[in-house]
Amino acid sequence: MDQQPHRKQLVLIIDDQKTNLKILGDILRQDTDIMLAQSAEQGFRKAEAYQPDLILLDVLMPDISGFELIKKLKHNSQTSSIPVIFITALNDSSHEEQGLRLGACDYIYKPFHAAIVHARVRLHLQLARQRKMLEQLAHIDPLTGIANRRKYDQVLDQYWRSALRQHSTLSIVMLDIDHFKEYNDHYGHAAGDKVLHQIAHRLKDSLKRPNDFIARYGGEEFVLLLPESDDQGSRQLIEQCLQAVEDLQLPHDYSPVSNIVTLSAGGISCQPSLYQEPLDAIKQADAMLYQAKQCGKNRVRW
Ligand code: GH3
Ligand code: MG
Ligand code: MG
Ligand code: MG
Repeated sequence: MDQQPHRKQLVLIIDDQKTNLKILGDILRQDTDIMLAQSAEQGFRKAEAYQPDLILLDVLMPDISGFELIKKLKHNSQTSSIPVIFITALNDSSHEEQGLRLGACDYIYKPFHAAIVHARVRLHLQLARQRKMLEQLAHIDPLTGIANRRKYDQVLDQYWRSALRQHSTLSIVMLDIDHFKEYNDHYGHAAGDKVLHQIAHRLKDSLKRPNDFIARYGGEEFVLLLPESDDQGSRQLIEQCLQAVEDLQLPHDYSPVSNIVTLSAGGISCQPSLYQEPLDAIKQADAMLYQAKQCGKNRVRW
């Protein structure tokens, strides 16, 4: 599994009073990276652009109140999962209830105690880190370390909607290992697992652009999503992917199509429209893969 280095977490502090920003910044600076915003508007822009791990938010501010700002943050898909702690002079239970109901994870009264602010921020940063880790685990296929089917469903939805908005193309490619049952039968399941891992990473390394996406679709099948890639470009990339796997030269003496492990692939380039479901496109790509298998395997059908 790809491990990320343990970076310092980022806290965004939004308060209209410069002195509050300074004091809070000084309390938290030792363990975290700090970003400051002196208005709600500026805070929102920074939250969207920098995706902090936690937001400390004042309520009474001249432009937009903290209560209005949290609604905006929770409505925006980029910022909705960032935990927010209110830190405010509105120190009564009805405002506290309102703040928590709007989605804040905590509510601290001003004047605040430095040690309490520090402890609560630490706690929520720890929870945020654990949540992120769980999210990552939920999206990774444990055998190969690449994205799993669940992540693929999300990314497909995201790419599909983006292609709809931008009237751009999306290529969908299904790849399947040839005669993998025979491989397992003769070399053993553990060796099969190793091959799956090697192929997954060889395919991943063959992708060219940052938004090209690969997932393990299931069993010995992989799926690629290539946004803004036309027929010719995609097809060329897939030929290169198959070649890259061939270059691994993984012996398969029981494959009727070759003496090494090979793949078949089927793909389409489509321009998503409102009249088409992503599932239709997947079925077409699947039909192309079926053709590649029918025509003798170890090839691409487009
Ligand atoms: P084809 O060329 O038509 O694709 O034939 P195939 O043998 O590859 O396909 P089939 O669907 O008959 O068998 C798929 C095989 O993939 C059977 C199954 O044991 C193997 N497989 C699926 N998931 C795993 C896995 O996680 N590890 C291992 N080692 N094998 C797996
Ligand atoms: Mg204020
Ligand atoms: Mg299969
Ligand atoms: Mg197969």
